[in-house]
Amino acid sequence: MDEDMSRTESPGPLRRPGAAPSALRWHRGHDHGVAGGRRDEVDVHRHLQDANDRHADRIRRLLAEHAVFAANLMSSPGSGKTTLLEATLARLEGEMRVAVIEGDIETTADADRLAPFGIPVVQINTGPFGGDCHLAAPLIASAIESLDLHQVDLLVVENVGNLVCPAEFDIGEDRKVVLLSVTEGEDKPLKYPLMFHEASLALVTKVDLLPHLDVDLALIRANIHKVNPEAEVLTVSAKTGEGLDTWVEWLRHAVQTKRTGADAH
Ligand SMILES: Nc1nc2c(ncn2[C@@H]2O[C@H](COP(=O)(O)OP(=O)(O)OP(=O)(O)O)[C@@H](O)[C@H]2O)c(=O)[nH]1
Ligand SMILES: [Mg+2]
Repeated sequence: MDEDMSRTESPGPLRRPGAAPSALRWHRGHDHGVAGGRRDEVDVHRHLQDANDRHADRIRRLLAEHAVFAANLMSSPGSGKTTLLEATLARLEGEMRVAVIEGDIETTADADRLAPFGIPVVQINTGPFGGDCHLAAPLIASAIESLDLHQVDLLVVENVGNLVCPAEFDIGEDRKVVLLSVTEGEDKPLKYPLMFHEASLALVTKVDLLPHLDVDLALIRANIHKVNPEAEVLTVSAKTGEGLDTWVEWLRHAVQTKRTGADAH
């Protein structure tokens, strides 16, 4: 890790223990701070965002140097990120070297669930740093310091469960992947558009539950495409295994493409 990556100057306010969460968040495109005469606050926010983006650029360079493909899994709490990861790791075991960064406000529950796979897993808890509802690049940079990227082909980040905040932060990943479970309703892409706009892949999860629900899968798909016409949409069930082959193939292709691109340089 070079010295710029470990600089404490930029992430300071993001990581200050006990800071009020409201002081740590900003929302892209919001300028009401200026209108309300709170230019200082906006300047601080811009400084934090610039700092985040500097760390993200460093992470991107590190991942490129080591030809590691990084996917950032984002969704509401409980959409099935960890369950999908468990099913994915079971399929990729012995085939590629996977490392995981788990983000939660509290607990190591998700990292503990992945322990049986015997892969490197770093749990980040944002609770001690103000309880952020997302992972920012400085925290990812710190987590990456504890990984040997020479031994990793695929890095999966499971972001903090939240359908808004994680999408606001570049963490140097190759692809943002949003999960939306069928139980959440068709309107969510329209009501929380940023995450669907930023993601290259949307996984509609828990499709095994469809027979029990009054939910229209075609409408979910249409709403995702309304927000992001380019988004690839896959339907999966970690419970029955439906769609998992296609998802795992997507990962294989991404890892291979990253490796080939690195070889070409
Ligand atoms: N029926 C069904 N249930 C699922 C599926 N995937 C996950 N679940 C259930 O949904 C619940 C939440 O799953 P998790 O994988 O913990 O969700 P998560 O997105 O990791 O949750 P957070 O990390 O708290 O944001 C659990 O009870 C899972 O068993 C699925 O494909 N089908
Ligand atoms: Mg989880």
